[in-house]
Amino acid sequence: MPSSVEPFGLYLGGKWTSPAKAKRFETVNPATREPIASFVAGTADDVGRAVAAAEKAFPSWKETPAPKRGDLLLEAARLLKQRKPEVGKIVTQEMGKVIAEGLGDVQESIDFIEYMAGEGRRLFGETVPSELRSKFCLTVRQPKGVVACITPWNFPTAIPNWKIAAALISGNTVVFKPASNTARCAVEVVKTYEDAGVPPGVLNLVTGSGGVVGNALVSDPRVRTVSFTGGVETGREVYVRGAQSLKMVHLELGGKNPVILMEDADLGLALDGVLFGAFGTSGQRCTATSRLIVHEDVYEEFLGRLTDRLDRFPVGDPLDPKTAMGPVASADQERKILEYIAIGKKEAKLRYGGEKLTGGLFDRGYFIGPTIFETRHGSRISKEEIFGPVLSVLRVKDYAEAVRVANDVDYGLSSSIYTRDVNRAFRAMEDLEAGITYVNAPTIGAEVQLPFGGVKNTGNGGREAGSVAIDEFTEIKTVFIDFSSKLQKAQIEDDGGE
Ligand code: UN1
Repeated sequence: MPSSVEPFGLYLGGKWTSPAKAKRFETVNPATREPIASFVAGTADDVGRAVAAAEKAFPSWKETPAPKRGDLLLEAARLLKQRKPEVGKIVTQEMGKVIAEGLGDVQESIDFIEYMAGEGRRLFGETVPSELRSKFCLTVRQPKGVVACITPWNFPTAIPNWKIAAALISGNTVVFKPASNTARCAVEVVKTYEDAGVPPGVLNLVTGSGGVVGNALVSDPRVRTVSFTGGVETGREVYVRGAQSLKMVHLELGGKNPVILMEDADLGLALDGVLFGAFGTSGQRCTATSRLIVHEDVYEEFLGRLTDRLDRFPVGDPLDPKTAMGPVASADQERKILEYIAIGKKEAKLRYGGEKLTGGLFDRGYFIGPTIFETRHGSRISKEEIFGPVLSVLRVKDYAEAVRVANDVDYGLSSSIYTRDVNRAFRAMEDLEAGITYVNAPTIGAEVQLPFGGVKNTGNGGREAGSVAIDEFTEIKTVFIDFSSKLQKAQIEDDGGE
């Protein structure tokens, strides 16, 4: 049956196009299962055309002075500010996060685009002394060329913008492949740059599956860098595939982020933090609090208070400002999370929730209630990323055990400790194996002007956001200028001769 939803095309070389006979897919609202819009299922040919358009646009974009590129970014940020209410609503309708977070997703985009616009007047290199006289040494940053940005659905505007704004300010041209279930949000991302006046071919959009569009992009030797955020398994495939053409592959992958709750913590503060960290975005953040490691002295009291609060935790329509948690993002997500809940029921003690919600509006969407398991360290639910509203609680006897448990997972993105002891807070800053550590705050809520990324299986060493975001998208060129008018030899002792 032909659908009545709005059809969107690919964005290639500055034009929205729908290839003849293109296959299409639809996105759906996870709170209602109503279709949102339809998109082209891109092919390897479409990727070829997008890369060609990006390649063609590159020389002139590279020559555009970086502060001028910054002006275009600033205009994109300004437009997005105007559109924030509308785009925030699209985020909530297509991805399911509550409206305050949908708007927050857009705000994170605005913040980062503005921040990167300013980078157009920095893009710093270094000047460094030479070991020889009358010789000057410096570094400059140069763009890489065509880069691919492959992004997930959980921050459907913010993560694309983290990548696209950093890539563009650095002088690269981009092919953007968004997660399929949030393609409508991706259209908004692209339109913002289009309306800001970013020239044709500088940013291109190819919607479609990872297996076709993603693989074609990662395999294409003309693409010099791939920036990927997603799951570990896919990340590993992307890394291996990209290695064939020796391209730089930047990976931002999963997390199993702990909050450590010490016996001297402000429990009321921690309660708010754990609820937001574990159940905000229905637990579907890479940074979500998925483990709560609690000192035995406060274990029972804290868990009691936590479950009391959950009795009054509003789950429901994500567009209603009173709702704290909406649906999970898709049928796939729902299935995977329910599988983990079933595993948890076998290996751990279910303390709260543990069910798909039913009745009324819940029957229309993908709703899972906030879930808490009490478990031992080493169980699957305590070590594997679930990416849903499922919190594993672990009891420990002291700080040393808390840190050992916190670190004994394959991931290392975010981490947190609640304590009033300043020495312990600084100790934790050194001890926790993670790219991000919070003190007296939950594991979520990183700000764009600071680096974002993790250790171990969370990535392969790079960082997004902050001023270091441009490292991913620039080549460093080293320049030596010898103004001595004679041949000078580094490392070789002056023999006083010719
Ligand atoms: C993610 O889940 O991949 O720190 C990104 C945070 C957000 C970004 C999360 N600012 O929770």
